[in-house]
Order: sequence, then structure tokens, then C-alpha cells
Amino acid sequence: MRPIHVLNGPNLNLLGTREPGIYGSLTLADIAARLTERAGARGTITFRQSNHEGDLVTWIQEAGAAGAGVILNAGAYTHTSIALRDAISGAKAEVIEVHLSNVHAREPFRHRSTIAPVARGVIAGFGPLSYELALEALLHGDGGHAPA
Ligand code: CA2
Repeated sequence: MRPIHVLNGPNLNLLGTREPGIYGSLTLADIAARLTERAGARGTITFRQSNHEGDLVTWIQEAGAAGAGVILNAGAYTHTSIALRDAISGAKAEVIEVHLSNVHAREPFRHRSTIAPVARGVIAGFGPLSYELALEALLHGDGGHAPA
């Protein structure tokens, strides 16, 4: 059973309560339940959210030490955080960057990701299915790691 850590960044605790036109109507708890069901006996899901960058850094380090795969929706930190990029590189964790929305169809400042170059891959624009697709990629297990 592969450990999978699902890490969510700032404001994602509001999911399902506001802006359903962009982010859908499911809550983070709904997404956690979907992932746990989909993983079944193939993986153990640890699901977390924080509005604080340092928490995400610590959790990425923990995931790396545990040999866990990481599904990371870093929220707005995606576009600004060198600390998260360094954490991913340093932890040598296999991280898939996910987004609910298609960030490339939105404002220009969302087109840039500091973490994409050190992620195993990026999935964006499929709502909660983005997380499920990332789970399948991690459980597919070709042994790939972040390139940097
Ligand atoms: O599309 C995504 O998943 C994002 O990571 C969501 C972030 C945004 O800054 C990224 O550019 C793309 C924002 C998360 C805020 O979530 C909310 C949910 C409901 C209501 C308000 C905010």
C-alpha cells in the first residue's frame, strides 16, 4: 500500500462554500472521501490543508521522509513560493501539482508556477477529478521522481 499525502494550501478550506462557478460545489472533505474510496487497498490517504506556507513546507519534508507520493494543491503559493519549490527538491518527494481550475485560462499571474519545474507532473482544470487523476498517476507507480 503506497502512502499518499494530499496537501492543500491557502483558502482551499473555503471550497464548496464560495465561488462554485470556478471551484465547484464539493468541499475538501468530499474530495478526501473520493480519494480514499478510489485508493481502496492500493494506497493510504493522508489529507491536510493549511493557510500557512511553513506548514506545507514541513508536510512536504515529512512526505519525503516517509517515501510518500504527494498530491499538492498549493493554491496561490503555487505562483509565488520558492520555499515550496526548495522543499520539493530537498525532500526528493514525488509530487504532482494539481489545480481545480485551468490556471492557464485565467489571469496571467496564475500562468506561472514556481513548483512545476520540480514536480513529477501537473494536472489542472478538471475540478476534483484533477486530484483523482493525480492519485492514479502516483499509484500507477513507474518509479519516476522529480527531475530537479
Ligand atoms: O484552481 C486551483 O486549484 C487553484 O490552486 C486555487 C487557488 C488559486 O489561487 C490558484 O491559482 C488555482 C485558490 C484557492 C481558493 O479556493 C477558494 C475556494 C472557494 C472560495 C474561495 C476560494
